[in-house]
Amino acid sequence: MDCIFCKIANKEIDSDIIYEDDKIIAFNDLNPQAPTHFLVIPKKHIASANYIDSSNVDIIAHIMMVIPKLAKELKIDNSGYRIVNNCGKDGGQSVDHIHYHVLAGRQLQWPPG
Ligand code: DGP
Repeated sequence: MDCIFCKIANKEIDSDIIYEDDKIIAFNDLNPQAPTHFLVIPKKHIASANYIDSSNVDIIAHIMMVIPKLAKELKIDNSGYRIVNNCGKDGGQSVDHIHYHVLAGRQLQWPPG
């Protein structure tokens, strides 16, 4: 499968990795939209939120537990941060391997564009 995030997870493509364990990997976004902007992905390919089910939801739960730990390590837990998952065309998803953006370091606006 020709998936850029699978290649990042397999270290076939270099990335600025900030966290890794047996299930997930986090790396800085190539095109940051905030002073802190990293992505957290499962190593296993899940195309989007539409494909979360009972067989893989444990990995998503794991991502949601690791993000606050990373936020604490990066000292963005007190000022705050935003977790974003874009799903599908209208959601703005451009890479078809589920990923959670974590953005911080500036006042983020709402609603998103
Ligand atoms: P989305 O639009 O939600 O699918 O976000 C995809 C993000 O992935 C976008 O912010 C840019 C980032 N991205 C795409 N290709 C690469 C890459 O090769 N390396 C890194 N570090 N980030 C990438």
